[in-house]
Amino acid sequence: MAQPAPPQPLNWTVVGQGAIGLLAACRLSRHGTNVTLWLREQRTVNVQFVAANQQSSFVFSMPSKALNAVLVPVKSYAVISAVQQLKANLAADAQLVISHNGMPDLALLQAQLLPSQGLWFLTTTHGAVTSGTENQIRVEHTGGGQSVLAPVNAVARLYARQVEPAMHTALGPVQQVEDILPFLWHKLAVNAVINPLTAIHNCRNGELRQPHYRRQLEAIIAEVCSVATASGYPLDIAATNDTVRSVMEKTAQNYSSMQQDIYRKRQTEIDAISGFIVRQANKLGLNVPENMQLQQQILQLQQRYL
Ligand code: KPL
Repeated sequence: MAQPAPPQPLNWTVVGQGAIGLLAACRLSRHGTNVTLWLREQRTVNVQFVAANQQSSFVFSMPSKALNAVLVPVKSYAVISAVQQLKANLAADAQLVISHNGMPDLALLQAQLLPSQGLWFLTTTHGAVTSGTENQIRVEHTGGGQSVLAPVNAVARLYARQVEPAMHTALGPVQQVEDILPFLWHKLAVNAVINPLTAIHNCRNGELRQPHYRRQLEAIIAEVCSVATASGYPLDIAATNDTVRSVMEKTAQNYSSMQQDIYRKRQTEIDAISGFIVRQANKLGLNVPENMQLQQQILQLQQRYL
């Protein structure tokens, strides 16, 4: 019987120059992995990387051949068009690791790829901030986090031995699991609380530990847990409260991605976070007034500049 061809060595490319993508690119480079950046136009990017008070510098260029391992850490609203743009440049056995906040449409993502191309999803609690100019960027690792990684299709599993260690270097520690969805509901609860509230109050994650936020935090969490549970992904309210508090603690100094988006007048991921919860609640006949209010407040802030 013919043996399947052994997996090819992976050359990693990171899409865009967002904070999490550059954090991953710098950590891979620091480890000796050759990384390229996939950008809209041909150019090189100089990055000054600051982590645990240590600085290092990296220069990233664009890939010159077909892509066989791609980390796509773009915003939820941009992921499908990013994958569509990459498609023509992907090797037939390419591995794609998608990472964003909020709920992905995994079937839609899968439909963009060939059956021979591997699809992964990674969710992370790492925090990073960028500053500087387009070609000269400073990336600061502001909140040490962790990640959960899962293969989304069967062909991805053949590459687990290569993809998992690379993601461990890039955004580890990584827990590899078979089904990402229960973890995405957990992460959704974290983002549903921290992201809109820090954006509305223009504060760091740790600020939300103040007692006057307690009632609202608990109400948001109770709503997310009821929607998750009714969707077939049971979330315990007390355990979810603990998870949210522990992320606020670990990323206390960090500005959430939504706070940064509103501050820098960019589109937010509210539609894939609170928006997803509201849509799912409507389908299930549940009431989620707290999440609905947060969604409205963020949309109003965004409308001022979008
Ligand atoms: O995912 C995050 C984000 O900012 O988007 C958290 C975990 C809240 C870290 O800031």
